[in-house]
Amino acid sequence: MKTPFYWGTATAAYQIEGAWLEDGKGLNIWDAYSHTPGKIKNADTGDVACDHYHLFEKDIELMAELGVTGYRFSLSWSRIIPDGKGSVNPAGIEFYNRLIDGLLAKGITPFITLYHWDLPLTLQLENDGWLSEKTSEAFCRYAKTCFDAFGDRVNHWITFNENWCTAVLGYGNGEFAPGRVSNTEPYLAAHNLLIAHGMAVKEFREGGYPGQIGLANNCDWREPLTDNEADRAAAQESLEFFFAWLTDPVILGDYPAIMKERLGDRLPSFTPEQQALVKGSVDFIGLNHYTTHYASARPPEKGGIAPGEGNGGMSDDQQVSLSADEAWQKTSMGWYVVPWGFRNLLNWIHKRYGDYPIYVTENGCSVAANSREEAVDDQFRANFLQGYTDAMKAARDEDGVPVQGYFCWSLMDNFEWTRGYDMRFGITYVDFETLERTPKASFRAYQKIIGDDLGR
Ligand code: GBH
Repeated sequence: MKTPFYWGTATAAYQIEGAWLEDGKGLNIWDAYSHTPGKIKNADTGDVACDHYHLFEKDIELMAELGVTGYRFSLSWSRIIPDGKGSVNPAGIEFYNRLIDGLLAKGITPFITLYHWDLPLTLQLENDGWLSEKTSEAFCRYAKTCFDAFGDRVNHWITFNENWCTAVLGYGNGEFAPGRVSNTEPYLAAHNLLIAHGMAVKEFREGGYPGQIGLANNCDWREPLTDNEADRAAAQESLEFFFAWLTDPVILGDYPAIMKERLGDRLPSFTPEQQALVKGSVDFIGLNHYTTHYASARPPEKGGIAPGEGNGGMSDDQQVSLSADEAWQKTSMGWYVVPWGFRNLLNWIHKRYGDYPIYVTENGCSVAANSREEAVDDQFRANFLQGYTDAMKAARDEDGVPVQGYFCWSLMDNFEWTRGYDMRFGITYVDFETLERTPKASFRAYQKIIGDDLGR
């Protein structure tokens, strides 16, 4: 029998739920960060967000209308275990039970992300968050709580969303919560995230819960600027510092050689026990993909500077220089639209790791608009989705890459982290005054893409 291809949308708890102080939910680091003056554009917070906590039934209706067969969402750890490590909040479990049952009633398969950046605040204050293995232990217990509560109906689990962002933006350049700046802590945080992942997967497999478990790592594509040897090596190096850093350990059992050489003591090493825990700990590869740059060699003394966000001391560790073709279209985040980069990346992943099923757990774009009318008429996003899904289908159907799902980011406009509500990634427009949802042109375009591929 042919494996079903999942067409879906993706969201994350802090970005859509709101209800930040309701029904026993504890505080998390994004509650604290968004309430810290100066951190978020326009002082926006996720206090209400899309109020999905109260409006989730409407959102399920929207997805049913769209025709998706999968929905990727995250659980709020501090809604389920308010202080991250103590007692379980039954109201938190109840909310997700209603969401899961509602999805299943419409034939939509839930893909759960356990951690999409909203660490319970207590674990930050007591353990320094991901700098301590105590947080990994707490995560493992939280994961087991979720497998026990939802594992009878949920068969697709993603432990962590984008450990690169947690480590680099949270502990490297201080852009995201908890806002730390360092060129060693990102490597330690990432290590503890990988250990936490390994511990949770062991729990999952030994517990005999049905289904698949994996990670969602983000990666932008790096195309060699020229065909010369040095530029090809630079592109490869950049991909290894980006994706292989966090994916090699869970498949091959160790960090890429180039990172070990370059970083020395700043990169933790796996003990034999840790290696046994982490190696082979994914059933699939989750990929979040947004953009592409050219890569070229750069002398070590100059470091490597990424366009867009500077990555603190981290970028200096890659002796790579990034650039772009100014003819490429840009999204309102300033990210370049390069569908062929997506196809190349899927092939690179397939080649490096072999025949793991790949789920594209996020892909999408932000589009600027001055009014509701303009926002709803998002031909730019419709074209983006057409281009990127065509590139993915070419990888799947022509190149033989085992892609088994695609989740568009995002179902609806939501809290875009430090950019607040200023950046809209949704295929559904959300009026943040009335909370009314309106499908955009891209919603209709995506509906057709899905219908055509599923032969409806
Ligand atoms: C995802 O992260 C998140 O999972 C999601 O929560 C978020 O809402 C969504 O994307 C949209 O931001 O500055 O040109 O070098 C995105 C990860 C990492 C993708 C950095 C773009 C830098 C592009 N991003 N990358 S550039």
